[in-house]
Amino acid sequence: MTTTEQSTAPAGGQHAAPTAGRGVRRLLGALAGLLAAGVALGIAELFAGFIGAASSPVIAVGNAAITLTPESVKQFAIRTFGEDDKIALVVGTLLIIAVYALVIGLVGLRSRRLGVAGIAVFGLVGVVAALTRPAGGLFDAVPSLVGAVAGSLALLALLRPLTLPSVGDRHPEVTSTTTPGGATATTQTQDGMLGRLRDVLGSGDRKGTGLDRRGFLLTSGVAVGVTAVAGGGGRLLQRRFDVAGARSELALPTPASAAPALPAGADMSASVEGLTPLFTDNREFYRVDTAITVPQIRPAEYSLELTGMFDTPRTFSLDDLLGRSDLIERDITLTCVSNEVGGGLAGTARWLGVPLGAFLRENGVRDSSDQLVCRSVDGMTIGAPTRSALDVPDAMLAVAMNGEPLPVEHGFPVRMLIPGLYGYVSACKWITGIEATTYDAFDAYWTERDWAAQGPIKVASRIDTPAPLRRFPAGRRAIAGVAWAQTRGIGLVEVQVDDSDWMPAELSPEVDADLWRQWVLSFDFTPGSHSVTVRATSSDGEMQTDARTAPFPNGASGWHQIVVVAS
Ligand SMILES: Nc1nc2c(c(=O)[nH]1)N[C@H]1C(S)=C(S)[C@@H](COP(=O)(O)O)O[C@H]1N2
Ligand SMILES: [Mo]
Repeated sequence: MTTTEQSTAPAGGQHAAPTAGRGVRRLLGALAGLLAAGVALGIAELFAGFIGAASSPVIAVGNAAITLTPESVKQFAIRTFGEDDKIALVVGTLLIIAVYALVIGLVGLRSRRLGVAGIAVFGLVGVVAALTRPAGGLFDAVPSLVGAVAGSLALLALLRPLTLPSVGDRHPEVTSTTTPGGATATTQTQDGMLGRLRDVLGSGDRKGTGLDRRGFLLTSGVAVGVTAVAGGGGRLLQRRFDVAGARSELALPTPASAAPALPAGADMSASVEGLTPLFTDNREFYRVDTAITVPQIRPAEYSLELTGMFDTPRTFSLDDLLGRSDLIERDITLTCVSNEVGGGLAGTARWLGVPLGAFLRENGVRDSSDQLVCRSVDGMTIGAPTRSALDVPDAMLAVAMNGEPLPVEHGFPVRMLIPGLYGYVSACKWITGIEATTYDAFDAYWTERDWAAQGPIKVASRIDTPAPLRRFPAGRRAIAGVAWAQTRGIGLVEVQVDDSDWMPAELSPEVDADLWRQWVLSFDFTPGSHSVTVRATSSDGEMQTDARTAPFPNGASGWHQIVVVAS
């Protein structure tokens, strides 16, 4: 047999290894699949470093998964993982890829062609996910394509040492016998040229098992190195797209109308331990969106395009918006429709922005439009009622949050806010377009997923302290929390302990109807376990309903009730 035959033989591929080597061979085959997938992903990350993080197959596939998963599963994920839902998704995606890769390695042992085909399918999924992204371009296919090619080459290289020509046809001098126990006894006299070379290198297939362990080890090392260097380098390169620097350099204009001064004692959290502060730190502010990688928009490249039912559809730059002479600064509590009773998906900030009603009127938004479809740079569509955008005081295109440019996760450089409406129908982040249209003509992202087209915020109240199931000494202690009914204001908060009468709580001074109010009630707890319930009434007299509903499809309702133990 010739050397040429030897080197070409494995390409066609299949050699029955002696029984003893089979388990090891399978294990290494599966490992080869895993390592090849690592190379594919690493190289893909490297290319995504030049094109943008959203073109990375893991991110693109994760994003596609978010778009395609049913609402119930999404709700489950938000409930289970909270704000770590995106990390959970990426980890989940990687686990699925890992299992798939192990299988590809095993298949590749039997047939190289099928193994490579498996990687091609894997690449194709990445390509499709990247290209079907709403904001995707043709270039976004490159990382998945190049990654798949690199992964295939890696797979072939890794399988090679595992599929050496098997015993009989390689060294006729080698005789091997299989004992009844299945172990292989081999006598070998490697005197061929290649055999001698292998002996010198110490990488010989000494036992004639069809395995070149040392070769596999070397190739694996190279694969791991490529994965780490390409993947790590790619992630570093992807940071070039970060706009953190540009954000910190952005000078904020002064508002024509500043936020009203806070009344004395507006924030009771200083004196009540465990009570939510009146204003939420930007870093503490809840975040809800479908973006795995936060969209990065450079201020210089930003534009907001008005289309549809406007008399004068126009495009605005960020400077156009920042340079206006009618900017307002307002305190507004933002709430998510996915918030459970007692949940934390609500926060308050001081926002600065362009007054939305004036802006829309100026550009001649038509009366016949009842829906504004707000488009974000990542393709999200948020359908807001035109009426509210025009008429709700303090609705704005916000550019700043608590005295800083909008944090990138909260919509830098521009987002919409309409007090009184849940975020999913009003608070479009990274907003780049407003199309004046009708509800008949278009279903926005969440509406398509059966959430209510209209999302007014329900009257709500929450107990912050004591924490549920908390044990504390019997006697007097504060029960406290927050309540909100944006645009209407909170008029009354009542607390019930076990089946006591409803007791009115003390309210923090009203700052603005768009803001939540803190409430506190001092109560003398007798030893034992107690249930504590809270309910709020808006300033215009609507009491929060006690009928429990889940967040889907238009917001949770029901009174927040907890159990605590005094001892
Ligand atoms: N582009 C974009 N804007 C979005 C969303 C989104 O997924 N994408 N989610 C909306 C939802 S459901 C809510 S509750 C608010 C949350 O805003 P925050 O993350 O700044 O708290 O943003 C809204 N704006
Ligand atoms: Mo939301």
